[in-house]
Amino acid sequence: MQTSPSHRNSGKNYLAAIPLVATLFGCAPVPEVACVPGDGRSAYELQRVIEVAGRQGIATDGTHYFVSGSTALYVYSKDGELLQANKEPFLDLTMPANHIGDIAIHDGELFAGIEWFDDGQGTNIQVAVYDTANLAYLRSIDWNPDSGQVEVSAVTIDSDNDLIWMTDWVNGRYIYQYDLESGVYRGRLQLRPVPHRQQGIAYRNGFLFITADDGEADLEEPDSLWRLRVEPTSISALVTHELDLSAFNRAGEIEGVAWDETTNELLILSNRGARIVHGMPSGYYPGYDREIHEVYIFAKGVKRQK
Ligand SMILES: [Ca+2]
Ligand SMILES: [Ca+2]
Repeated sequence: MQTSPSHRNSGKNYLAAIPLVATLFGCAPVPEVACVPGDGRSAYELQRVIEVAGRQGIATDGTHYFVSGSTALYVYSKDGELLQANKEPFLDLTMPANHIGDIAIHDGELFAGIEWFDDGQGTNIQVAVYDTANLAYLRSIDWNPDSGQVEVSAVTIDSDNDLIWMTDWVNGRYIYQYDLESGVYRGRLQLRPVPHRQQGIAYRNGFLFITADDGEADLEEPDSLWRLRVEPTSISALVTHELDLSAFNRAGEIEGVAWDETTNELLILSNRGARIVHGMPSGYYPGYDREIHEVYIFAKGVKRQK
């Protein structure tokens, strides 16, 4: 049940602001469809919002949405109907685990960044692989502790270079790459600048998109989507700001990100209502008695000429 008066009003307030946003950034003023500025060269239009059970990750095979909670996996229809769940995803893992981050789908398999997470630190990092047909556990790819990675907040599959990429929420200076087939650690890529508090990653057409929980929810600051060109053999990559997530119903904690190739839509999961301290829920904001998890679905606009 929705308990927040501010939330009930926020949609109206946001829609009322659309003409101004459209005027400022040159997006077409389409009634009932939000136009969101990107980096000045692209635009994202908010299509719809779906409430889900999980607070961590989002992925799609083009047919269904896959959502991760901290300790569960879910399958949804694209209309937001819950179709399937695995509420014991750690059962067959050999290392103790209590946390799933953002997830990815590749070739009928779901890849999940999993660890033991406590008080802002991760251990026992692994990429666990599940069957998308039934969410059954298949195998794990162990992390290389010598890589310097100390947390796994998200994974994505770069199918063009056959790589798994992982982000680190604790120290986001690097992202880490593993061979998709062998699971062998391939190296790390330094991000310049470093998106603060990385929570999601998604690969598309030679680019990596990273969500960062860099806006302070206490101050109603929006979080961000960042973008970089994939450079597997380089030691560093330049990162550009792609999207400001002021379209969310309330500033909160941005999480997973995914691209739906079949529809050219950007999917972002975000949480609102709970205060988060050191990465752990700690009470609620006024008007909330629970944390609300939502998937925001944006249509990618046509690149404009400068
Ligand atoms: Ca997360
Ligand atoms: Ca935030």
